[in-house]
Amino acid sequence: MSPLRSWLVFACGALLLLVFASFAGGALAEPAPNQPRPALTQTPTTIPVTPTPTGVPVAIQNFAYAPASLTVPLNQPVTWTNNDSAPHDVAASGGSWASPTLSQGQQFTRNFDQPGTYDYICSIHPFMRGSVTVVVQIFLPLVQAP
Ligand SMILES: [Cu+2]
Repeated sequence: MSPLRSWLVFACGALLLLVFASFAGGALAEPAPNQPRPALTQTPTTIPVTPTPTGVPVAIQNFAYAPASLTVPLNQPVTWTNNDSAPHDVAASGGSWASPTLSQGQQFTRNFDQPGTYDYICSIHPFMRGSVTVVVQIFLPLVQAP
């Protein structure tokens, strides 16, 4: 066997060993099948990939915001509509922004251009609470393995 040929045989053998070792290492890194899987605590949320030109609707009815919490992508406007006969508004919990008082049928739209969680209340009925979470990423629904 020529020196070049025996070197090639050695190199191929070493490469095979490396490939096998990385597979074996990967198998060892897998959790044992009888280990309990961590529970999924996040509920799937559907988020449009691109902001829609009209606001994501939030109804104000029966002295509550519906949905009370909402996740939207950056620069996705949100539109609140007062369906109650009582007047309501939408006011940031920290006081940084607020809608005018909305009579029945009136709407308020706000755009969120910074990620974060925006808690708000109705300043007329402070027990009414809601929040808008603005995200940059797109989350895909989590699927529990069978
Ligand atoms: Cu109210």
